[in-house]
Amino acid sequence: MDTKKVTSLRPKTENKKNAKPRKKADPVEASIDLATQQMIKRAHDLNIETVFDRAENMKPCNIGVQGICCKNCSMGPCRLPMPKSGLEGEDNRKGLCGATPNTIAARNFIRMIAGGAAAHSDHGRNVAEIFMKAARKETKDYTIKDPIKLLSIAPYFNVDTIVEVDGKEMDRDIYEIAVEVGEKALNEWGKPEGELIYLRRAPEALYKKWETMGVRPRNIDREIVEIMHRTHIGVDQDYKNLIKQGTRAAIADGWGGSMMATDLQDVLFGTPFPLASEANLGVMKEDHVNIVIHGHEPVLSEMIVGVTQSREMEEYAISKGAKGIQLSGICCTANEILQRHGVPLCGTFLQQELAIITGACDAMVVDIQCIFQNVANVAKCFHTKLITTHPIAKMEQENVIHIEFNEHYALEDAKRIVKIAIDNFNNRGADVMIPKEKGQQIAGFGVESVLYHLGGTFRGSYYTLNDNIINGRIRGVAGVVGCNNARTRHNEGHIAVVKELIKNDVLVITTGCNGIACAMEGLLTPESAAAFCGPGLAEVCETVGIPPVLHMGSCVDNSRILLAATEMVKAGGLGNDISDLPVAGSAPEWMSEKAISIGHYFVASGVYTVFGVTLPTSGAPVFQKYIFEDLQNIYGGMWDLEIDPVKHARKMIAHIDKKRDALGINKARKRVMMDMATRRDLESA
Ligand code: NFS
Repeated sequence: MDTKKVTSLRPKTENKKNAKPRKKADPVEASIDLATQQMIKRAHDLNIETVFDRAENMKPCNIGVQGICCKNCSMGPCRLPMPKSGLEGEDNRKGLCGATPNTIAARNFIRMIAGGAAAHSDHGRNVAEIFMKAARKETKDYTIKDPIKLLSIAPYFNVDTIVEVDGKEMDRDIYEIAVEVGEKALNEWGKPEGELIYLRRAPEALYKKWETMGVRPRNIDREIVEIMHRTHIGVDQDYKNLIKQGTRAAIADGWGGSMMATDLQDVLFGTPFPLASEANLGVMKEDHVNIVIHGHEPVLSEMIVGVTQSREMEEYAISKGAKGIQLSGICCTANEILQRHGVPLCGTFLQQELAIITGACDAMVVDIQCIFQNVANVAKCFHTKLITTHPIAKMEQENVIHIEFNEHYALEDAKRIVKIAIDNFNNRGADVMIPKEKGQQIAGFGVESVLYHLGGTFRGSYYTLNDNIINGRIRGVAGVVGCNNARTRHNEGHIAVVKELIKNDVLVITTGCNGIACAMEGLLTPESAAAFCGPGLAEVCETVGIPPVLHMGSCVDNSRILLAATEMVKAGGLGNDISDLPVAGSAPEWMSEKAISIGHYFVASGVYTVFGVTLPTSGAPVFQKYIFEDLQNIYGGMWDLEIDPVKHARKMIAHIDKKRDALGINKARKRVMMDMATRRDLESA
């Protein structure tokens, strides 16, 4: 085996005379995860810098953190920091044009929504375009894999699934239905009039709220473009009106672009159903060819999954001295191929450089979103081939290979990529170190499988779930989602929030990097119920055989959470809108614009939503109060910020209890809380 030397990667400044030495992250303070700690140490030994070190050396701009730096024209950037002593009396801060902190923070906030909604929705559009080609049979590599899902969504697009022939009702051809669904779906991005079709999937009361408030999205692209227009210098200068447009774009994301991405991916690649897998860097295998997939769009990675499982490639890998091919994933592409095929998760957003630092990553294949540019620099230090695949996401570094995905040759592209990885196996350095840590998990819970596990067979709804909420075994449901953020200890917030919730009988639904973090910690196994849950939730999980934390997929799959909440409303007994349900949302370690868009569509759908780390609103107290408090009177949901993970979870629980009180189901819970010890105490008194 070639003993290629690991090349060090310190920034050049370190060599300059008098330059301050760069700080290094303390591995234990950087992450709660042992595998991550081990790889950060290894990076230090090899003199390779990672995101954890960069976070030590670059402090965030305090004015940006507060959300009150405006750089939308070149008279600025205008910075309006909060006075150190706080605001006394009138707030006279102004930019050159006179923009107030509220206007600036609201503009910045909704530009983040635009960025997030664009990312999710453009992903959705790409999927819709592939879907259309599959429906028209223009590509041999993609077909309609899940006709049942297609039939279930067709009515929302007003597409008939039955035709009348000679007075008799006949099933329509699946591909004919798919073409019509595809046309209607693609129209949602730019139709000239009307409103998004999927809004009608929301509970009637929520739809009415959106109608009254005038925030029903017209089409997806328009709402995003309008944000860019309104936030241009000299346009919208009323924070309430600005956030109203942010609401429209966020709804277009959650109930539009993201929801269609999820649905059409399910039709093309299959609707997830629970399956067993593993998570963390320990899933990589020293004696296998390791291919790590990273990004968000599953169109190419689906092909790669198929190719790596083929006998041809397996034999080719063996011919090169490997025992086989180990495919694993990072970020949401990973969640996509996990939930449909059980492909193990290699790590979260913050572990992407570390997967390469194992020295065992023969190829990292990336598509779009959440990909560090620095993975190319880290790859340079090893034999790893870094392959970009998407026309909108290239890298400037010369060691990066670009193999542009083409849906007409998707399978061939995938074969080429897998072959590059196999051919690279023998170029590994002698110095391979794969951490042992990995968690077991059951993932792949869609709206449909929750219906199967927690629904009533006869009622075909979320009846059993609601029943357990009403009788108090389950206190409520929380969606805990989102990223990692190098400004806070990796996975600490995720795990502490989730553990506090399940300890208090709150069933957790997870997606994104929170899902990966929970998988790494073993919280996605039915066995974790006995170890970590309150007695009520533990009983339900044990009876039904589900984990207390249900992994629903990637970040576009947060739309599954919206639909699960809608199913809860439909099942009855818990009010008539999502805002009546004892539910709450959380993103303990968020960092991306996508997270802000998600947070806002949850708020606009009636969910109390708490973020950790920081929110770019603190420098504009009036605007912050508006989205933290006043929005509740409009949509029933509102934002909150809580850095301490236990307090974060307790705020969510307090909200859940408030909703239980309002529903009049708090008494049953009190009865459940009378455990044996309490009873014994009462009897002996
Ligand atoms: Ni969501 Fe998924 Fe992770 Fe955050 Fe990035 S992977 S789309 S944005 S970092 S959860």
